[in-house]
Amino acid sequence: MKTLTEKIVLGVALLSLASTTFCDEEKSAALPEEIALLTVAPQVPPPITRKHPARVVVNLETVEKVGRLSDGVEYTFWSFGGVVPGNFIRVREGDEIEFHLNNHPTSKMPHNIDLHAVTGPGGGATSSFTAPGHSSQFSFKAINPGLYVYHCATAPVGMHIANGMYGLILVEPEEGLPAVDKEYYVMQSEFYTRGGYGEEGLQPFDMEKALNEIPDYVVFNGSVGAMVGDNAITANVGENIRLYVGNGGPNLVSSFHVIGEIFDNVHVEGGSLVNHNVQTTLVPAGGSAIVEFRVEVPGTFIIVDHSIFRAFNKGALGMLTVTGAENAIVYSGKQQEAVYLPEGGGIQTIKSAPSEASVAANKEQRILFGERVYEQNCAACHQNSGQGIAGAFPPLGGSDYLLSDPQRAIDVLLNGLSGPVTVSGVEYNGVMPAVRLSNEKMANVLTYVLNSWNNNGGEITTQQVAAKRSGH
Ligand code: HEC
Ligand SMILES: [Cu+2]
Repeated sequence: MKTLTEKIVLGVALLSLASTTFCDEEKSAALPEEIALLTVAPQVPPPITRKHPARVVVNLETVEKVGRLSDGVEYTFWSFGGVVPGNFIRVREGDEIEFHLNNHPTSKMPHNIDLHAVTGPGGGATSSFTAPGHSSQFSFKAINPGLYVYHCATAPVGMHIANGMYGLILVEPEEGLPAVDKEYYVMQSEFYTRGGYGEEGLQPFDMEKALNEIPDYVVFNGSVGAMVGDNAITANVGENIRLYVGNGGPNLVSSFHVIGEIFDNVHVEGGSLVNHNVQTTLVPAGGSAIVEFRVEVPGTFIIVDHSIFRAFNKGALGMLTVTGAENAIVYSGKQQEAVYLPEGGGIQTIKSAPSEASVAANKEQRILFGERVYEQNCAACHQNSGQGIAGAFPPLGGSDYLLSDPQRAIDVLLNGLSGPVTVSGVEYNGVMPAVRLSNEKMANVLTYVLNSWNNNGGEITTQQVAAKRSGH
């Protein structure tokens, strides 16, 4: 016969035995539950303020849809959350994540997710393989803090990634990250299209180019210009900025750089090692970096992949616009301007493979299309309003050289121009490189120039350019 105390002791022992057997599952259920707030780049969910782990429910949807890759260029993106890069996920070290992957019924492909923040086979890929119109659930514990890439890992893996299936998940360290004023999400990736850079229309994926690792587009946040002009990220003078930088690849590594800034801190490869005073940081394909810097002066800071042709010719260019008071000690601005023309030079050629431009149906369209050609091929020298630069580049607005003989301008584009030339009474002695553009684009840009900045009007036709090109 057992005493009451003995019975209680036995009972407690049994209870604790029972609790150990299903401890893992029960403990998770005991954690407070919350739904993860997901954001679209460049936005980042707010810092986590709780001081304890939670069970975080993530609902992420895979969607296939046509979107803008560049002006006039469309692409069928495969995405997490209907956006490229996919939604930003923010959790805390020690959290248990209940992950729901929902594949939209309109999808043509099955998808899954490999989160580099997962410790387990496939990073979740096998447990999350989901057919169109289905939903999968799996759970993982965020053991290691850091900034991690996630991506689709369904065969053909390269193609799912190349079509836009990647994003970032931040596992904040238990103690949190130091407070900053602005946080942004920037992710680089490449696109391989049947047509070359800027070729208009809906562009299909090009497997051959992807295999050769020669992309037509290298972009930040999913498209050319996603972070420029009105879409630039912003800050005020004196603020501390933190960029969560990812690289979806699929192939290229990024030499991430902000022109005119020095990173005060870089969490190298998104991990716990912090480097200081860095100009350019390498972001591997399928990797990340957290960069932090204080903005001291106002202006536009250009964000690039410093493999620089990608920035100025393939789209890997973003902008950070900083407003506030000047600080002439930190940066003076231009203090003097003088002409410097070294000897030599000669006619050079800017190659831009003549591509099939959309054909203008009338003069108005010619002017419209010509404006884009001008911005991309002429404005760097002749300036946005055709005013030129005194002593270096002649004006195209009110130029007697141009207006007295518009046909001659075709020769200037085709052959370039060098040696002394007098424009509206002022002599220039520079080098204008021959321009490699299609006949259509040359006709468009010259018609645009003739009809801008109070010029006399008129039209240059594709036939006129063609005739000059063939030497008639
Ligand atoms: C790399 C700088 C540069 C680019 C780009 C450039 N030009 Fe020029 N352009 C010049 C220079 C320099 C001259 C004067 C050459 C000389 O002194 O002989 C000139 C001269 C001209 C002239 C004749 C002078 C005048 O003012 O009327 C025309 C017309 C012209 N450019 C049009 C264009 C058009 C259109 C484009 C774009 C398709 C273009 N240029 C792109 C540098 C450039
Ligand atoms: Cu996929």
